[in-house]
Amino acid sequence: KAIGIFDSGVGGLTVLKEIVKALPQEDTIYLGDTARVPYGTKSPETVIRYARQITEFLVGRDIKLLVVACNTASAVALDSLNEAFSIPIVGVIEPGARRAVSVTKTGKVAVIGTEGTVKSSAYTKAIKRLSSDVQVVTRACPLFVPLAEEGWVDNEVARLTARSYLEGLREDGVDTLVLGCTHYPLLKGVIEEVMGSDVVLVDSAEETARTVAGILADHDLLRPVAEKGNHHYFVTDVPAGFIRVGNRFLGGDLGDVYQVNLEQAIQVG
Ligand code: DGN
Repeated sequence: KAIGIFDSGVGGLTVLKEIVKALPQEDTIYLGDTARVPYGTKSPETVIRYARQITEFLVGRDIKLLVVACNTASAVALDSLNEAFSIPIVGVIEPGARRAVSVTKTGKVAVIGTEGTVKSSAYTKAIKRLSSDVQVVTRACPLFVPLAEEGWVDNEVARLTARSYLEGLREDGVDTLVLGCTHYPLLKGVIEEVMGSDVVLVDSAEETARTVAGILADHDLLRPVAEKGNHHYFVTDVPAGFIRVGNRFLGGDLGDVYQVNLEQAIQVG
């Protein structure tokens, strides 16, 4: 059985990359909802509906664990998915929050993400659950998403955008910054430039991969280390754009990507 992973588009490939690095023996099935991206600006009701449809599709392909590799979907849809499905489901928020709490020394953490993620306060709640004394400041940085997809991650536009979004956070005196959106690891360079080397950047993807490995081990679901995993990709729009941007996100060749019609797939079962 494979690990199912989904995101609103290509962003979740940053999470897939870490999972494959940590567990190269595992098969994965990735679904990017490219016909309906972005999720970051949509209402929780809509994102929950999309997330349930996608989970239905992936569960239909007999996955053993689901990774919600999208911060926006993790923030608003995780509880609803856990109620509706019985397989283990891992989001990206809890692992990122855990890491931030363990890293901060000053007890001041910043979280950046999409409008949807920031509005949900999901990171703030998760961090406070772990340690109520940690102060959390949040900032939506929506323009980082198109910049990452365009590959504009190391030019003047990226630098100016990072400065406009993040300079205020520096002044707040945070020592830890959570990259609470799948796309932001691609902009690590310019984000680091603005925040300075004394601020630790937390990449939720790495911590999520560790959580996945732990759960599979606990459930005795890990494949033997000698095996080599296969990776399948599905998208809801034509695959061309996903392949082009995805190859850059993954830093390799995706191989075959198939288009799927979720409404039909669900009807057919
Ligand atoms: N994958 C989304 C997230 O991590 O919040 C970002 C892309 C989007 O839907 N705007």
